[in-house]
Amino acid sequence: MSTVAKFEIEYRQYLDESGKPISKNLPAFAKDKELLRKLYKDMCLLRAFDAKAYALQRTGNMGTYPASLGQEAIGIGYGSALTPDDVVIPYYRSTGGLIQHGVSMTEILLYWGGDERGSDFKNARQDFPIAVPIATQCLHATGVATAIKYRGEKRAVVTEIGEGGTSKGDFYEALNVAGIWNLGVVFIVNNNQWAISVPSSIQTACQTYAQKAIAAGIEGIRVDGNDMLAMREVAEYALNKAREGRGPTLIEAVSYRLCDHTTADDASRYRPKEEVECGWKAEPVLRLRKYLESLKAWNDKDEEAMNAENGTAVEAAVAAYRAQAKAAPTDMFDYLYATLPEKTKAQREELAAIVAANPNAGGHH
Ligand SMILES: Cc1ncc(C[n+]2csc(CCOP(=O)(O)OP(=O)(O)O)c2C)c(N)n1
Repeated sequence: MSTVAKFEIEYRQYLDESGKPISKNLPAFAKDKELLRKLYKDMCLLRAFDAKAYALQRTGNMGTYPASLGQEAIGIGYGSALTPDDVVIPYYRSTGGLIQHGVSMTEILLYWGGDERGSDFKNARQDFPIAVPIATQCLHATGVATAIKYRGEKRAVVTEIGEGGTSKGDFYEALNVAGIWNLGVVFIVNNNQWAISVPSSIQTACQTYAQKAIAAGIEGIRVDGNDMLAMREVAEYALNKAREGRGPTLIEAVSYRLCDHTTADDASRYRPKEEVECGWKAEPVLRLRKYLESLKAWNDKDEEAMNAENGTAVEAAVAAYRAQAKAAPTDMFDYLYATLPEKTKAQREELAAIVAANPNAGGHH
Protein backbone atom coordinates (compact mmCIF):
# COMPACT_ATOMS: atom_id res chain seq x y z
CA MET A 1 0.00 0.00 0.00
CA SER A 2 1.13 3.52 -0.65
CA THR A 3 -0.26 6.93 0.24
CA VAL A 4 -1.67 8.78 -2.77
CA ALA A 5 -2.63 12.00 -1.03
CA LYS A 6 -2.08 13.55 2.38
CA PHE A 7 -3.80 16.56 3.96
CA GLU A 8 -3.40 18.82 6.91
CA ILE A 9 -5.55 21.57 8.37
CA GLU A 10 -3.77 24.59 9.75
CA TYR A 11 -5.10 26.36 12.83
CA ARG A 12 -4.36 30.06 13.27
CA GLN A 13 -4.47 31.81 16.62
CA TYR A 14 -2.36 34.68 17.99
CA LEU A 15 -4.09 35.87 21.16
CA ASP A 16 -5.15 33.66 24.03
CA GLU A 17 -8.44 34.17 25.85
CA SER A 18 -6.94 36.88 28.04
CA GLY A 19 -5.60 38.85 25.07
CA LYS A 20 -1.98 37.76 25.51
CA PRO A 21 0.02 36.85 22.40
CA ILE A 22 0.79 33.14 22.24
CA SER A 23 3.44 33.67 19.57
CA LYS A 24 6.25 36.15 18.90
CA ASN A 25 5.47 36.17 15.18
CA LEU A 26 2.40 38.37 15.10
CA PRO A 27 1.06 39.78 11.81
CA ALA A 28 2.50 43.22 10.95
CA PHE A 29 -0.81 44.99 11.64
CA ALA A 30 -0.69 43.77 15.26
CA LYS A 31 1.35 46.92 15.94
CA ASP A 32 -1.00 49.23 14.05
CA LYS A 33 -2.75 50.81 17.03
CA GLU A 34 -5.06 52.99 14.94
CA LEU A 35 -6.32 50.03 12.93
CA LEU A 36 -6.81 47.90 16.04
CA ARG A 37 -8.68 50.68 17.80
CA LYS A 38 -10.96 50.97 14.79
CA LEU A 39 -11.57 47.22 14.69
CA TYR A 40 -12.35 47.24 18.41
CA LYS A 41 -14.76 50.18 18.06
CA ASP A 42 -16.50 48.49 15.14
CA MET A 43 -16.96 45.27 17.11
CA CYS A 44 -18.46 47.30 19.96
CA LEU A 45 -20.73 49.13 17.53
CA LEU A 46 -22.04 45.80 16.23
CA ARG A 47 -22.66 44.66 19.80
CA ALA A 48 -24.52 47.88 20.61
CA PHE A 49 -26.53 47.63 17.40
CA ASP A 50 -27.49 44.03 18.14
CA ALA A 51 -28.69 44.94 21.63
CA LYS A 52 -30.82 47.74 20.19
CA ALA A 53 -32.26 45.52 17.47
CA TYR A 54 -33.22 42.99 20.15
CA ALA A 55 -34.93 45.70 22.17
CA LEU A 56 -36.83 46.91 19.09
CA GLN A 57 -38.12 43.39 18.48
CA ARG A 58 -39.10 42.93 22.12
CA THR A 59 -41.08 46.16 22.07
CA GLY A 60 -42.96 45.20 18.90
CA ASN A 61 -41.01 47.49 16.61
CA MET A 62 -39.36 44.86 14.45
CA GLY A 63 -40.10 41.42 12.99
CA THR A 64 -37.21 39.20 14.03
CA TYR A 65 -33.46 39.53 14.44
CA PRO A 66 -30.42 37.22 14.53
CA ALA A 67 -27.66 38.75 16.66
CA SER A 68 -23.89 38.28 16.31
CA LEU A 69 -23.14 38.36 20.05
CA GLY A 70 -19.82 36.60 20.63
CA GLN A 71 -19.07 36.34 16.92
CA GLU A 72 -18.20 39.99 16.26
CA ALA A 73 -14.60 39.33 15.23
CA ILE A 74 -15.77 37.27 12.26
CA GLY A 75 -17.81 39.87 10.37
CA ILE A 76 -15.63 42.79 11.41
CA GLY A 77 -12.51 40.73 10.63
CA TYR A 78 -13.31 39.84 7.03
CA GLY A 79 -15.46 42.94 6.46
CA SER A 80 -12.61 45.31 7.33
CA ALA A 81 -10.34 43.56 4.81
CA LEU A 82 -12.74 44.18 1.90
CA THR A 83 -12.32 46.78 -0.83
CA PRO A 84 -15.36 48.60 -2.26
CA ASP A 85 -15.09 46.49 -5.44
CA ASP A 86 -15.44 43.20 -3.60
CA VAL A 87 -18.85 41.59 -3.28
CA VAL A 88 -20.50 40.35 -0.07
CA ILE A 89 -23.05 37.54 -0.43
CA PRO A 90 -24.45 37.51 3.10
CA TYR A 91 -26.52 35.19 5.20
CA TYR A 92 -28.76 36.38 7.98
CA ARG A 93 -25.91 36.59 10.52
CA SER A 94 -23.59 38.68 8.30
CA THR A 95 -24.51 42.04 9.85
CA GLY A 96 -20.87 42.81 10.70
CA GLY A 97 -19.56 42.11 7.20
CA LEU A 98 -22.35 44.12 5.57
CA ILE A 99 -21.89 47.17 7.80
CA GLN A 100 -18.15 47.08 7.17
CA HIS A 101 -18.82 47.11 3.45
CA GLY A 102 -20.97 50.24 3.67
CA VAL A 103 -24.47 48.91 4.29
CA SER A 104 -26.18 51.20 6.79
CA MET A 105 -27.60 50.11 10.12
CA THR A 106 -30.91 51.67 9.02
CA GLU A 107 -31.03 49.40 5.97
CA ILE A 108 -30.41 46.35 8.17
CA LEU A 109 -33.22 47.43 10.50
CA LEU A 110 -35.58 48.01 7.57
CA TYR A 111 -34.89 44.52 6.23
CA TRP A 112 -35.59 42.85 9.56
CA GLY A 113 -38.59 45.12 10.03
CA GLY A 114 -40.08 43.45 6.95
CA ASP A 115 -39.36 46.31 4.57
CA GLU A 116 -37.70 45.01 1.39
CA ARG A 117 -36.33 48.47 0.67
CA GLY A 118 -33.73 47.60 3.30
CA SER A 119 -32.15 45.28 0.71
CA ASP A 120 -31.71 48.11 -1.80
CA PHE A 121 -28.32 49.11 -0.41
CA LYS A 122 -27.39 52.71 -1.15
CA ASN A 123 -23.69 51.89 -0.96
CA ALA A 124 -22.31 48.42 -1.73
CA ARG A 125 -24.76 48.34 -4.65
CA GLN A 126 -23.59 44.93 -5.81
CA ASP A 127 -23.75 43.16 -2.45
CA PHE A 128 -26.58 40.64 -2.38
CA PRO A 129 -29.68 40.76 -0.21
CA ILE A 130 -29.51 38.70 2.98
CA ALA A 131 -30.11 34.97 2.38
CA VAL A 132 -32.36 33.22 4.89
CA PRO A 133 -32.70 29.88 3.04
CA ILE A 134 -29.73 27.93 4.37
CA ALA A 135 -26.67 27.60 2.10
CA THR A 136 -28.23 29.11 -1.03
CA GLN A 137 -25.87 32.07 -0.73
CA CYS A 138 -22.88 29.80 -1.41
CA LEU A 139 -24.11 29.08 -4.94
CA HIS A 140 -24.96 32.73 -5.49
CA ALA A 141 -21.37 33.53 -4.52
CA THR A 142 -19.96 31.10 -7.07
CA GLY A 143 -22.27 32.57 -9.72
CA VAL A 144 -21.04 36.09 -9.02
CA ALA A 145 -17.43 34.90 -8.94
CA THR A 146 -17.94 33.20 -12.30
CA ALA A 147 -19.17 36.49 -13.80
CA ILE A 148 -16.17 38.31 -12.31
CA LYS A 149 -13.79 35.73 -13.75
CA TYR A 150 -15.49 35.86 -17.15
CA ARG A 151 -15.05 39.63 -17.25
CA GLY A 152 -11.43 39.37 -16.12
CA GLU A 153 -11.98 41.61 -13.08
CA LYS A 154 -9.81 41.55 -9.95
CA ARG A 155 -12.51 41.37 -7.31
CA ALA A 156 -13.10 38.99 -4.46
CA VAL A 157 -16.44 37.50 -3.48
CA VAL A 158 -17.01 36.62 0.15
CA THR A 159 -19.86 34.59 1.54
CA GLU A 160 -20.63 33.44 5.06
CA ILE A 161 -22.48 30.39 6.33
CA GLY A 162 -23.14 28.74 9.70
CA GLU A 163 -21.49 25.41 10.51
CA GLY A 164 -24.94 23.77 10.35
CA GLY A 165 -25.39 25.08 6.82
CA THR A 166 -22.31 23.16 5.69
CA SER A 167 -24.42 19.98 5.88
CA LYS A 168 -26.48 21.16 2.90
CA GLY A 169 -25.86 20.01 -0.66
CA ASP A 170 -25.72 23.57 -1.94
CA PHE A 171 -22.62 24.13 0.15
CA TYR A 172 -20.76 21.14 -1.33
CA GLU A 173 -21.88 22.01 -4.86
CA ALA A 174 -20.58 25.53 -4.40
CA LEU A 175 -17.23 24.31 -3.08
CA ASN A 176 -16.93 21.88 -5.96
CA VAL A 177 -17.55 24.42 -8.69
CA ALA A 178 -15.34 27.00 -6.95
CA GLY A 179 -12.54 24.44 -6.94
CA ILE A 180 -12.89 23.22 -10.49
CA TRP A 181 -13.27 26.72 -11.97
CA ASN A 182 -10.69 28.25 -9.62
CA LEU A 183 -13.12 30.99 -8.59
CA GLY A 184 -12.24 34.00 -6.46
CA VAL A 185 -14.55 33.14 -3.58
CA VAL A 186 -13.89 33.13 0.14
CA PHE A 187 -16.25 30.90 2.12
CA ILE A 188 -16.39 31.88 5.77
CA VAL A 189 -17.89 29.24 8.04
CA ASN A 190 -19.13 30.86 11.22
CA ASN A 191 -18.71 27.88 13.53
CA ASN A 192 -20.68 29.23 16.48
CA GLN A 193 -21.17 25.63 17.70
CA TRP A 194 -24.96 25.57 17.43
CA ALA A 195 -27.47 25.35 14.55
CA ILE A 196 -30.49 26.51 16.54
CA SER A 197 -30.72 23.59 19.03
CA VAL A 198 -28.42 21.20 17.13
CA PRO A 199 -24.92 21.16 18.62
CA SER A 200 -21.86 20.83 16.44
CA SER A 201 -21.10 17.45 18.05
CA ILE A 202 -24.00 15.86 16.13
CA GLN A 203 -23.72 18.05 13.02
CA THR A 204 -20.71 16.32 11.47
CA ALA A 205 -18.29 13.45 11.99
CA CYS A 206 -15.46 15.67 10.66
CA GLN A 207 -12.79 16.88 13.08
CA THR A 208 -13.02 20.34 11.50
CA TYR A 209 -15.32 22.14 9.08
CA ALA A 210 -12.24 23.48 7.28
CA GLN A 211 -11.46 20.00 5.96
CA LYS A 212 -14.68 20.01 3.95
CA ALA A 213 -12.65 22.11 1.48
CA ILE A 214 -10.22 19.28 0.86
CA ALA A 215 -12.60 17.09 -1.16
CA ALA A 216 -13.25 20.07 -3.45
CA GLY A 217 -9.53 20.58 -3.96
CA ILE A 218 -9.49 23.96 -2.25
CA GLU A 219 -7.57 25.32 0.68
CA GLY A 220 -9.22 25.09 4.08
CA ILE A 221 -7.93 26.93 7.15
CA ARG A 222 -9.28 26.90 10.69
CA VAL A 223 -8.90 30.08 12.72
CA ASP A 224 -9.80 31.16 16.20
CA GLY A 225 -12.78 33.27 15.17
CA ASN A 226 -12.67 35.13 18.49
CA ASP A 227 -9.13 36.33 17.84
CA MET A 228 -9.25 39.44 15.68
CA LEU A 229 -5.57 39.17 14.77
CA ALA A 230 -6.00 35.67 13.33
CA MET A 231 -9.37 36.36 11.75
CA ARG A 232 -8.31 39.51 9.98
CA GLU A 233 -4.98 38.13 8.81
CA VAL A 234 -6.43 34.97 7.29
CA ALA A 235 -9.33 36.87 5.71
CA GLU A 236 -6.90 39.35 4.13
CA TYR A 237 -4.79 36.50 2.79
CA ALA A 238 -7.80 34.71 1.28
CA LEU A 239 -9.31 37.89 -0.19
CA ASN A 240 -6.01 38.85 -1.87
CA LYS A 241 -5.71 35.35 -3.23
CA ALA A 242 -9.24 35.58 -4.66
CA ARG A 243 -8.59 38.99 -6.26
CA GLU A 244 -5.39 37.79 -7.86
CA GLY A 245 -7.03 34.80 -9.52
CA ARG A 246 -5.34 32.28 -7.23
CA GLY A 247 -8.57 30.57 -6.31
CA PRO A 248 -10.98 29.97 -3.46
CA THR A 249 -10.44 29.47 0.27
CA LEU A 250 -12.60 28.09 3.02
CA ILE A 251 -12.07 29.70 6.42
CA GLU A 252 -13.61 27.99 9.41
CA ALA A 253 -13.90 30.61 12.15
CA VAL A 254 -14.35 28.91 15.51
CA SER A 255 -16.50 30.99 17.81
CA TYR A 256 -19.51 30.62 20.09
CA ARG A 257 -23.06 31.94 19.82
CA LEU A 258 -23.49 33.82 23.10
CA CYS A 259 -27.02 34.82 22.13
CA ASP A 260 -30.22 33.04 21.17
CA HIS A 261 -30.39 31.80 17.57
CA THR A 262 -32.79 34.67 16.82
CA THR A 263 -35.34 36.67 18.77
CA ALA A 264 -37.71 33.72 18.15
CA ASP A 265 -35.52 31.33 20.16
CA ASP A 266 -34.75 30.71 23.84
CA ALA A 267 -31.34 29.02 23.93
CA SER A 268 -31.51 28.51 27.70
CA ARG A 269 -33.92 25.64 27.00
CA TYR A 270 -31.26 23.51 25.32
CA ARG A 271 -27.81 24.79 26.35
CA PRO A 272 -26.10 24.15 29.66
CA LYS A 273 -25.35 27.32 31.62
CA GLU A 274 -21.74 26.20 32.22
CA GLU A 275 -21.10 25.98 28.49
CA VAL A 276 -22.31 29.53 27.92
CA GLU A 277 -20.18 30.76 30.84
CA CYS A 278 -17.20 29.09 29.21
CA GLY A 279 -18.10 30.83 25.93
CA TRP A 280 -18.05 34.22 27.66
CA LYS A 281 -14.47 33.60 28.80
CA ALA A 282 -13.30 33.28 25.19
CA GLU A 283 -15.32 36.16 23.70
CA PRO A 284 -13.63 38.40 21.14
CA VAL A 285 -14.39 41.95 22.29
CA LEU A 286 -12.81 41.84 25.73
CA ARG A 287 -9.92 39.85 24.27
CA LEU A 288 -9.02 42.63 21.82
CA ARG A 289 -9.55 45.27 24.48
CA LYS A 290 -7.05 43.55 26.77
CA TYR A 291 -4.53 43.35 23.95
CA LEU A 292 -5.06 47.06 23.16
CA GLU A 293 -4.57 47.92 26.82
CA SER A 294 -1.31 45.96 26.85
CA LEU A 295 -0.15 48.21 23.95
CA LYS A 296 -1.26 51.25 25.99
CA ALA A 297 -3.65 51.98 23.12
CA TRP A 298 -6.90 51.95 25.11
CA ASN A 299 -8.16 53.11 28.51
CA ASP A 300 -11.41 53.67 30.40
CA LYS A 301 -11.76 57.17 29.00
CA ASP A 302 -11.53 55.85 25.44
CA GLU A 303 -14.15 53.28 26.33
CA GLU A 304 -16.49 55.92 27.70
CA ALA A 305 -16.09 58.18 24.66
CA MET A 306 -16.57 55.25 22.29
CA ASN A 307 -19.73 54.06 24.04
CA ALA A 308 -21.22 57.54 23.73
CA GLU A 309 -20.27 57.75 20.06
CA ASN A 310 -21.57 54.27 19.23
CA GLY A 311 -24.78 54.94 21.17
CA THR A 312 -25.40 58.10 19.16
CA ALA A 313 -24.79 56.30 15.86
CA VAL A 314 -27.19 53.48 16.78
CA GLU A 315 -29.88 55.93 17.95
CA ALA A 316 -29.57 57.88 14.69
CA ALA A 317 -30.01 54.65 12.69
CA VAL A 318 -33.11 53.75 14.72
CA ALA A 319 -34.56 57.24 14.27
CA ALA A 320 -34.09 57.01 10.48
CA TYR A 321 -35.68 53.54 10.50
CA ARG A 322 -38.69 54.76 12.40
CA ALA A 323 -39.04 57.86 10.24
CA GLN A 324 -39.10 55.86 7.00
CA ALA A 325 -42.54 56.12 5.42
CA LYS A 326 -44.24 52.73 5.31
CA ALA A 327 -44.17 50.84 2.05
CA ALA A 328 -47.44 50.81 0.10
CA PRO A 329 -49.14 47.40 0.55
CA THR A 330 -49.66 47.32 -3.23
CA ASP A 331 -45.86 47.13 -3.65
CA MET A 332 -46.13 43.36 -3.32
CA PHE A 333 -47.93 43.31 -6.66
CA ASP A 334 -46.02 46.12 -8.32
CA TYR A 335 -42.57 44.60 -7.86
CA LEU A 336 -43.34 40.92 -8.32
CA TYR A 337 -44.06 40.76 -12.07
CA ALA A 338 -42.86 42.77 -15.04
CA THR A 339 -46.47 42.64 -16.27
CA LEU A 340 -49.14 41.81 -13.75
CA PRO A 341 -51.25 38.76 -14.79
CA GLU A 342 -54.93 39.55 -15.41
CA LYS A 343 -56.13 37.52 -12.41
CA THR A 344 -53.75 39.28 -10.08
CA LYS A 345 -54.75 42.70 -11.38
CA ALA A 346 -58.15 42.30 -9.79
CA GLN A 347 -56.52 41.38 -6.48
CA ARG A 348 -54.32 44.45 -6.69
CA GLU A 349 -57.34 46.67 -7.30
CA GLU A 350 -59.19 45.13 -4.39
CA LEU A 351 -56.20 45.74 -2.11
CA ALA A 352 -55.80 49.30 -3.43
CA ALA A 353 -59.43 49.98 -2.49
CA ILE A 354 -58.89 48.59 1.03
CA VAL A 355 -55.76 50.73 1.43
CA ALA A 356 -57.61 53.83 0.23
CA ALA A 357 -60.26 53.23 2.89
CA ASN A 358 -57.57 52.58 5.59
CA PRO A 359 -54.77 55.05 4.95
CA ASN A 360 -52.76 53.83 7.97
CA ALA A 361 -52.56 50.23 6.76
CA GLY A 362 -49.12 48.83 5.96
CA GLY A 363 -46.02 47.35 7.54
CA HIS A 364 -44.79 48.37 10.96
CA HIS A 365 -41.64 50.23 11.93
C1 LIG B 1 -33.31 25.61 3.56
C2 LIG B 1 -33.60 25.94 4.98
N1 LIG B 1 -33.89 24.96 5.86
C3 LIG B 1 -34.14 25.25 7.15
C4 LIG B 1 -34.14 26.56 7.58
C5 LIG B 1 -34.45 26.88 9.04
N2 LIG B 1 -33.24 27.31 9.73
C6 LIG B 1 -33.01 28.62 9.94
S1 LIG B 1 -31.57 28.87 10.73
C7 LIG B 1 -31.24 27.23 10.86
C8 LIG B 1 -29.98 26.73 11.54
C9 LIG B 1 -28.74 27.23 10.92
O1 LIG B 1 -27.62 27.05 11.74
P1 LIG B 1 -26.18 27.38 11.24
O2 LIG B 1 -26.07 27.06 9.78
O3 LIG B 1 -25.21 26.72 12.14
O4 LIG B 1 -26.06 28.96 11.33
P2 LIG B 1 -26.24 29.94 12.58
O5 LIG B 1 -27.69 30.34 12.58
O6 LIG B 1 -25.86 29.20 13.82
O7 LIG B 1 -25.37 31.10 12.32
C10 LIG B 1 -32.27 26.50 10.26
C11 LIG B 1 -32.30 25.03 10.19
C12 LIG B 1 -33.85 27.56 6.63
N3 LIG B 1 -33.79 28.85 6.96
N4 LIG B 1 -33.57 27.23 5.35
